[in-house]
Amino acid sequence: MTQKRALSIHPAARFGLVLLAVLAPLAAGQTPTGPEWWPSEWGADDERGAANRLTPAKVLEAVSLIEEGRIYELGRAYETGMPLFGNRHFSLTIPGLPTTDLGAENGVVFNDEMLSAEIGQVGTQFDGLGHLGTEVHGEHVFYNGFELSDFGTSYGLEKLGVENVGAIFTRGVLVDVARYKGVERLDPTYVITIDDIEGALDMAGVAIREGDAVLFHTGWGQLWMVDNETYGASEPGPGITAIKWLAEQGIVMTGADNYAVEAVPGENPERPIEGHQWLLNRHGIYNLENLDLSELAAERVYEFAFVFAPLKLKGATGSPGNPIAVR
Ligand code: UVW
Repeated sequence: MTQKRALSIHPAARFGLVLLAVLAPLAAGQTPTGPEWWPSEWGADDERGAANRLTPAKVLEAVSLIEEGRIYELGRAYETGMPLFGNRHFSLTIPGLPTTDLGAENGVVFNDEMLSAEIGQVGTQFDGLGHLGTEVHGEHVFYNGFELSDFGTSYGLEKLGVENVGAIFTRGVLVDVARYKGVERLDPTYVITIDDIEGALDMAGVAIREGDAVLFHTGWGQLWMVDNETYGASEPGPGITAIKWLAEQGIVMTGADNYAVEAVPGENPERPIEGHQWLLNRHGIYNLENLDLSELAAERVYEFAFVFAPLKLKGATGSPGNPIAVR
């Protein structure tokens, strides 16, 4: 009781402290997510981040996990009516129908599609290192300290474009937190803890290793195209504490059957999407969102070869695609 009284702060004083914290300029060398995170461990010019951990040894480790030749497609279909974050947009049309008729004696005709979308940031999407940054001393700072005012142009990023990533062929691990917690689907705002991850890994008899792609099965994907409103309103996923732990494991990528991998609103609603900042900005670790992990989870496949080659969209923030797991 005495202790409680000693620690209590008058609400007005608390408001003042919060205001001070928000308005106070950052000390030199500090950012809103901690000390400056640059230069990168792979050098001050590096644009690939954790993709540097994709070694020939990792490819062979992944190959050694292929025993049945069974392929699991993890990508969603890109289609009208799929859940989209905020005001993002997707539209595919076939102009002309047929688009081209050569008028030749063999009667050949062509169909070509016209696509309009934030193509790296809709549907199954791989977040590149140019997708998300942090405001530091008035600059928008990204992986390796690159500032948007230096590398951003209206026609694409001159640094950190997704074309730098290269093909990902590595060991994949499925962390099935839904099964570990004994539910079909985690609660809408459930924050996955380090204990949950370790528990799910123990249950599966696998461990996370450096250079892995780590995928989270939350069950949230059951809502895809079934209840898009609930799907996009919040999501279960790892909280910032678990994400910091994941980054310490030296992984290459996280992924999940939800739209942002990390829990939304997360551990602290005042710090939204901080897991992205931690992974992309501070550690060069990628995110793969809106995956379909239902088959892997149903068949209890926890360790596999993971394969994904982001499109070489020069200067793009991310990539669509159809990642696969092979065992
Ligand atoms: C969110 O939807 C918040 O994440 P992303 O921008 O990576 O799609």
